[in-house]
Amino acid sequence: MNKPLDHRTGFTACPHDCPSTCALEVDILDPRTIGRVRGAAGNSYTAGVICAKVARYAERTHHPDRLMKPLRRVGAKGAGDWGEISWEDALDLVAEAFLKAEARYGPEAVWPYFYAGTMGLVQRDGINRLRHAKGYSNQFDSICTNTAWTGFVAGTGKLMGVDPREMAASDCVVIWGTNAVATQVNVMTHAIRARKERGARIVVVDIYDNATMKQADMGLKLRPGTDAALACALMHVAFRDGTADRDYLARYTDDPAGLEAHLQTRTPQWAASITGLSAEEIEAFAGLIGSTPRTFFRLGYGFTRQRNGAVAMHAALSVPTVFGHWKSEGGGAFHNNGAIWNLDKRIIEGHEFRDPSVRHLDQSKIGRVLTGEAQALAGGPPVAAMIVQNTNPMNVAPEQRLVRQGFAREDLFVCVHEQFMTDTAAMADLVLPATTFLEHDDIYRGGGQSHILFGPRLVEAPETVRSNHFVVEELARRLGVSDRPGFGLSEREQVDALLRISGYGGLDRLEAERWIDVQPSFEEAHFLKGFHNPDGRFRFRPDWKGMAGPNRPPASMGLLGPVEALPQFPDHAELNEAADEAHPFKLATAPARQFLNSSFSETKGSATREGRPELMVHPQDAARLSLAEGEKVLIGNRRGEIALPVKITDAVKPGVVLHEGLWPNSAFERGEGINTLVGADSPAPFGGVAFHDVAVWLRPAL
Ligand SMILES: Nc1nc2c(c(=O)[nH]1)N[C@H]1C(S)=C(S)[C@@H](COP(=O)(O)OP(=O)(O)OC[C@H]3O[C@@H](n4cnc5c(=O)[nH]c(N)nc54)[C@H](O)[C@@H]3O)O[C@H]1N2
Ligand SMILES: Nc1nc2c(c(=O)[nH]1)N[C@H]1C(S)=C(S)[C@@H](COP(=O)(O)OP(=O)(O)OC[C@H]3O[C@@H](n4cnc5c(=O)[nH]c(N)nc54)[C@H](O)[C@@H]3O)O[C@H]1N2
Ligand code: SF4
Ligand SMILES: [Mo]
Repeated sequence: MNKPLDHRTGFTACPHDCPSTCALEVDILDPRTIGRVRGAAGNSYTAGVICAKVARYAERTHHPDRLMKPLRRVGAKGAGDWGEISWEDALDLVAEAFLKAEARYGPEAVWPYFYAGTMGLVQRDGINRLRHAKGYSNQFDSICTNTAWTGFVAGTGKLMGVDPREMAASDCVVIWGTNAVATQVNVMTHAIRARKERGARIVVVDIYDNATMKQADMGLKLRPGTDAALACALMHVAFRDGTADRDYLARYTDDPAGLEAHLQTRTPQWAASITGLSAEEIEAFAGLIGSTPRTFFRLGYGFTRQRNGAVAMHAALSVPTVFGHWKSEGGGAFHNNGAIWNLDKRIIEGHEFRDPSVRHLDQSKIGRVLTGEAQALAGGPPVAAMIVQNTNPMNVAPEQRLVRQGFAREDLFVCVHEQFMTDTAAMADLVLPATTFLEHDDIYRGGGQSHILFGPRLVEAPETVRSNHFVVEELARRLGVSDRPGFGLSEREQVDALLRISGYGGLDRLEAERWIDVQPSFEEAHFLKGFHNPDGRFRFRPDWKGMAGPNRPPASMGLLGPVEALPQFPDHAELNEAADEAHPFKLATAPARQFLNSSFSETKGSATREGRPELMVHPQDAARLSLAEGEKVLIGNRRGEIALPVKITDAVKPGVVLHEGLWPNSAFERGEGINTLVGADSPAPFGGVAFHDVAVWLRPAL
């Protein structure tokens, strides 16, 4: 780790969809080959620590299965028969298909589809420049952040919070609904430093004994979808015992008296019956945070992937507000820094061509869109042609049977630009090979911290592999829009322009400094000058219908999900897929440590460490169903059924089953993956996906 830097060490940033966005140092063995990847010790957030899967990146970028040549389908869709085709011919083919779809139905019949396989702003978001220049259908992004960000902004009015490095000054770190050891290891770096240096206590709130709970001083294992009940009881105790900070509440919040009255009946006993925790556990947690001003709440995404997830986030966020933790150094809450960057993407994304009348299609409802559901199509034409970059919807999107049916349509043209032959690429008409972050230039910023970083091309790309930027530019040329402003720049010129119009100087500065830290001041990050609502106050009574926020759907889509059912104050909201007689179990589908969404399953280093796809089942449930360890069980609901070997463990609660993924669909018995079981109906108010809120039945497989 302390290896001296020399010309053979490259500096870059991790491009993957992870809140940490680590600053990396890469051993460059020759102009085409990398060696070991390390975390930059000099970056105050990365602090020299990265996850094992990215440390082994040579295995992924130099993988023998990397896509190397453009491939054209020669057999039936999904049959795996390919012929090689030149880049020129491949790009001509895409352009022809797009023009044909446009001629038949209008430009909205083309749907460029992308997500955050790379978080680089040029390579990820440049596809929107082409979209807007051509008037193609918009994508409403909803698969990841909608319930979480909405619940946070419902309280604070702005998506930012206490500097995560401040955990070093905390006496208690509450890691709520995120498996940080697996999904953002740097949270643990800072939390454990606080424990070592100040004896800080680490509390983990989750639904199973995951790797993070194993590190906890206090682990609270509750029933899925019941976090708001726990939050209400904590706040009830605060008012009951006088540990609520009444001066703070009077100065900084909208309706503390209303909240206190509402919480009268939300006792620890009440919450115990909902959460499955004991009243003593809840009292102990309330006592700890009530006597610890420097309590830091690190609120994750996991507990918001429930139909009541926005309410859960807002309720958990209300806890440090009632106790006044925000006032103290090392106290308050953090979820994501989405609102601090002020990076102006108008050139990258071609904002000036944006036509507000063009429809938005919900990313998460891709199954319904491609199978022609009128509502999902917003009353417009069918989708007849797509280009997919940086995402693998055949694997990661809910209602997988519909997604497959859609991609199997003979009258749909699909081009997938990928690094590997993913489940989605396998269904395409045309597959284009993509560069990895080591082979192209881009700029990155981390949602879980505060640095803007440059990631230069460190090694030569294989000759026949091209970046997303190249493909967008070449298609623009063939589709007649390349003379419009914003096209024709190199990746480095895009980064330079972005930095200049955003007021950060140019690329020269960023390259020289390696990263720019845009962490807001202590006062701003702790909301000491007030919250970002019109009255400057934290809202215990969110304006769910009227609030703004980064995930609000455009007016033409209306609000999404059962908005009327959202409670006025933080409360347990019965909005989730209820376990019933026909579906007695609740399934959650949490990320595996060695994978990153659908990525890394192709590497041996990750796949062998994860073993095989499994379903965790509590010993009591296994006994009741006469299931033996390793035996296959069928798991199903009205969306479909899949089979998995059982892992009997009391890491899960009775009645709860858990699958760690995302494994490729081909790792399952019939080639149908875990998202066969997950619904695409929208959680209120701004949509999203309830990946961990799935009611299922279990049956021994015959
Ligand atoms: N190794 C690895 N790292 C990743 C990813 C990955 O797939 N693998 N994915 C990346 C991406 S895209 C994202 S968005 C982030 C997400 O990272 P996180 O914020 O950690 O979110 P999830 O991974 O969805 O959350 C998983 C945790 O939520 C818990 N959970 C589920 N339901 C509930 C509930 O009702 N209450 C509570 N308290 N807990 C619940 C699960 O048991 C699990 O421990 O991670 C990123 N990092
Ligand atoms: N069951 C279940 N499903 C889930 C989740 C869950 O917790 N449970 N999590 C959900 C969440 S939070 C998210 S964010 C989504 C993420 O789902 P995806 O966006 O599909 O996930 P990734 O695996 O991060 O990225 C997809 C692909 O991008 C490719 N890629 C990377 N870099 C580049 C590049 O520069 N160019 C091109 N062309 N391709 C590139 C990778 O090879 C990879 O195959 O999954 C969701 N699905
Ligand atoms: S995946 Fe996350 S933890 Fe791993 S190197 Fe990338 S940013 Fe860091
Ligand atoms: Mo995500």
